[in-house]
Amino acid sequence: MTETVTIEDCGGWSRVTLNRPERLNALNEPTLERLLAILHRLAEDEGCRAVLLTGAGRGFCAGQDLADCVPQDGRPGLDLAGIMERCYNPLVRLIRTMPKPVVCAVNGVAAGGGANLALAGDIVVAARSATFVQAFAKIGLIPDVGGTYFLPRLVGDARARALSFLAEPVGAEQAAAWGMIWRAVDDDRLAAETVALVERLASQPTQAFALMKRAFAQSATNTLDAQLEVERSLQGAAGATPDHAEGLAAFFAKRAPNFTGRAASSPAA
Ligand code: T3D
Repeated sequence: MTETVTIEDCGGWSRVTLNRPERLNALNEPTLERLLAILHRLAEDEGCRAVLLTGAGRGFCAGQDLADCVPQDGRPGLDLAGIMERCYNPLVRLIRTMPKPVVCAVNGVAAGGGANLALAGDIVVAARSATFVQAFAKIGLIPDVGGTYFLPRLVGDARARALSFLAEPVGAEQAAAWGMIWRAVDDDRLAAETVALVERLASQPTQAFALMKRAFAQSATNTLDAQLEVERSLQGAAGATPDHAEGLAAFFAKRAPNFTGRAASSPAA
C-alpha cells in the first residue's frame, strides 16, 4: 500500500513528503496521525539535524480532506474541534518546538490548513508558481492550524484580514515580498535549492537552532525586558555547547567550523 506520508533518511537530515497527490495532499486523519508520528520520531532522533517537508505532485497541501467533513450514510461529518485537538494543534506545536529546523518546500498550491501548515515551518521556500490560499471562508470556516496567529505576525493585520475574508490566492513572489515566506524560486530549482538549504542547516550548530526556536517562540508575547532575560538564559545554554567551543576554535584558527550538533552533555561521537 502506498504511504500517505513518506520519509527518507538523507544522512543528517530527513525529507518528509505528503503523498496523496490525487487529492493535492489533502489531510485525512490517518495521514495526520502518520505525519505526527514521523515528526515526533524525527524530533527525538539526534542523527536528524534538519527536516524538509514537501508535497508530492502538483500541490503542497490542500488542507483538511473535505470528503471527511460531509455527513454520509447516517455518519456525522467531521468533529472539527476534535480533529484540531487530536491532530492539527499538536502538529503545529510540534513543528514549532522540535529542536531542529523545519524547512517547508512549497511545490504547489497550499490551501486552508495546508497553507498554515507551510507557514508553521522555520524557513519556507516556494516554487514561483505556488500559491497560498486562506480558503476557509469559502466553506464557512475560520483560518486555523495557526493561521490567525502566524498571518498577522508575518504580513500585518490588514493583509491577514483581507487574505482571510477574501480567500484569494497569493502567489509565491507576492508572499515573499510581503514577508510571509523566506523566498520564491524558479519551479525547476525548488528541489535543488531546498536540499542545499537543509544540507547547510544540518551541518550547523543544531543546539543553537533549537535554542533560537525557543527564543523566537517566547518573543511573540514577551516584553523587551522579559525577552532579554530569555536571551540571557538561553545564551548561557548555547555557550555551554561543544559547537560554541568549536566555533570559537575555528574562528581563531581561520578555518571552517566542524559543528556536530551535540548537546552540552552528549558523549563525543
Ligand atoms: O477543524 C477543522 O477545521 C479541520 C481543519 C481544517 C483546516 C482546513 O484545511 S479547512 C480548508 C480545507 N481546504 C480547502 O477548502 C481547499 C479546497 N481545495 C481547493 O480550494 C482547490 O482544490 C485548490 C485551490 C486547493 C486547488 O484548485 P485546483 O483547481 O488547482 O484543483 P482542484 O481541481 O480543485 O483539485 C484537484 C483534486 O483534488 C480534485 O479532485 P478530482 O475532482 O480530481 O477528483 C479536488 O476535489 C481534490 N481536492 C482538492 N482539495 C481537496 C480535495 N479533496 C479533498 N479535500 C480537499 N481539501
